[in-house]
Order: sequence, then structure tokens, then C-alpha cells
Amino acid sequence: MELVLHHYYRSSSSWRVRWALEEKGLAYRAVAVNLLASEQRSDAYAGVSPTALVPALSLDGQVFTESVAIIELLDDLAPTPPLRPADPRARARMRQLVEIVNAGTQPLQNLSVLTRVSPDRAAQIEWARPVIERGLGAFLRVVEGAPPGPYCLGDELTMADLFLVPQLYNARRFDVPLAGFGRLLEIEAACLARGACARAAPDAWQPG
Ligand SMILES: N[C@@H](CCC(=O)N[C@@H](CS)C(=O)NCC(=O)O)C(=O)O
Repeated sequence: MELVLHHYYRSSSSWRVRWALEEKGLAYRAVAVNLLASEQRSDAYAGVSPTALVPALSLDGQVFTESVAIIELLDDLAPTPPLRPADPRARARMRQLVEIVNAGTQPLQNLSVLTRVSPDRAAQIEWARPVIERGLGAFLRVVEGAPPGPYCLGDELTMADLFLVPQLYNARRFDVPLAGFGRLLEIEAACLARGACARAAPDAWQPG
């Protein structure tokens, strides 16, 4: 399996996919797409991704976008460790958490939205902060009803964790106060203690 990941080091969606690849021990070549230099809108990248967003994963020459689809594909092709619970209710709960981030939070604080809101960073932060606070608040309420354990849904790491931790990273970039999110911060610490999460984190990657 030849894997090439088009990504940006600080993109939360890219971190999700790098993390899944690391958990599964899959070797891949990383190609940087510099969002701040608008490389995602270049002609060259239009030939890679139909969405002009990162990440995009090329698998034996076939390109997949959308981190949910990519991670589920990886989970099907390399099932160990599983990133989705087998139980249908637990799986739906996991997908609920994933969508709170993927559909309800991250898109509203994405670069292309922020630049339409305002060119001014302070105004962008003012827009993004309540969006992220609301998303994390919903996420927390669901996690509080889940079985206890180090991760979002108990003892096993799932995709819900892969979506939470990069969103917390985004929250800090937008000065979201995190004091009320202690349970989520505990989960984050448990995740960052995993080599796979830390190796995939923005800090482990060079800009560009
Ligand atoms: N739902 C998509 C989101 C992809 C996405 O929004 N990527 C962001 C970075 S996290 C991006 O490429 N932004 C560039 C832009 O808005 O122009 C996924 O999960 O892959």
C-alpha cells in the first residue's frame, strides 16, 4: 500500500489523519500544502483534491479527501487497533461526537470562513471563540454520559478522541478558556501520552 498524505502541519483535520496512520503503524510520505501561502488553491493542488482543502490521502494513486472517510478507510484496510467500537450504539455515540467537531464546529472556524468574516485577527477570534466553546460544550455533555475511562468513550481509543484533541489545539489558538473542560483535558492528556498522537501533533512537524 503506497500512501501519500497531503497535509498542513497545523491543520486539525490533517492531525486526525496523521494520528490514525501512526496508530496503525502505516508508513506514508507527507507532502506539505502551506495554507498560509494559499497552496490549497493552486492549480497543482486542484489536480489532487476536489475540495481545495487538506488533508488528501493518495492510496496507490487513488485520492481520498474528508478525514472521516479517510480514517474509516484506513480502519477497514488496517483494522488493528480498531478506531470504531463494534457495538452499534457505541459506534453511533462515537459518530455523534465526531460530527459535533467535524460538521458543527471546525467548519465554522476554518481559514476560508475566517477570512470572509474579517481580515482582522481579533475579529476572527471573536467569531471563532463562541463557536468552539459551544462545540466543546456539547462534546463534553455527551462524554459525561459515556462509560468512564481514559478516553471519550471509556477504555478504548476511538475516532472521537482523534477529533477532540486537534479541536482543543484549535481552541487554544482562538483563546478559548478551557477551565470548564477539565474532563476533556484529562482525555487530551491520556491521548498525548500515546506516541502515535504526539508524533502526529503539529509540534512534531515543520511548517511549510
Ligand atoms: N471536513 C474536512 C475538512 C477539511 C478542512 O476544513 N481543512 C482545512 C484545514 S483543517 C483547510 O484545508 N482549510 C483551508 C481553507 O479553508 O482554505 C475534513 O475532515 O477533512
